[in-house]
Amino acid sequence: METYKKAGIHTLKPCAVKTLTSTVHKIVKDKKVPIVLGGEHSLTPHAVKAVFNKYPRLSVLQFDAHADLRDEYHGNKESHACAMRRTLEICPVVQAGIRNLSPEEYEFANKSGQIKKIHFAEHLDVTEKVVSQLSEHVYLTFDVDAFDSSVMPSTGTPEPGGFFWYEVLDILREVCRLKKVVGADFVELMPIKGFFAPDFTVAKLIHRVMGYITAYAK
Ligand SMILES: [Mn+2]
Repeated sequence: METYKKAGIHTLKPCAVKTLTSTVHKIVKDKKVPIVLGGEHSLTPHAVKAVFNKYPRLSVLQFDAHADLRDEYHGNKESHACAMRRTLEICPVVQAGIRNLSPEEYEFANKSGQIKKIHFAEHLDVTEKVVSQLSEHVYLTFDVDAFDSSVMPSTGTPEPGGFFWYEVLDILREVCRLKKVVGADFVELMPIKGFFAPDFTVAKLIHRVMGYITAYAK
């Protein structure tokens, strides 16, 4: 049955990042699954904080071309380039599709033990490993630049060498089947005027993930 009939889809008005934690908190408290649409990746730790509050055994699955593990970027600790460093201060993170990280990020990841949880884009067939590294409750953060730049040109920092449609769906279906996905965000879509295919790709992806969560609800 269609997701909107089986589970229901409720949309909220846009909110500022500073009210995101309390907004997401209300949704999870109500036993609903928050799906946050960005916007910049820097919103992720604010949503994760609220979900972690309800599910303390949470881990985060990040799809991204970039590690986003910088401690600060141009003097800003809240930059999109630091999103996962801030998220790691809340709970563990597993990264997939990474193909751009700085020497500083590599060194940090190595020292912190995080490197084992970074699945670089040369190896996109990582479903089993990803599933085994996640805890029972999962928050999905999906930077659309995880997709190959031919699939996803509509983003601020497109990168070649990324995922194609079915590779992404294979991982997400298994994660939803074997774990409990309790929240998600989709970030960094920057539509190109008059070029609709990438926008539809992201909309379809979100709807697909909602469908998997509903189909495998436990
Ligand atoms: Mn990115």
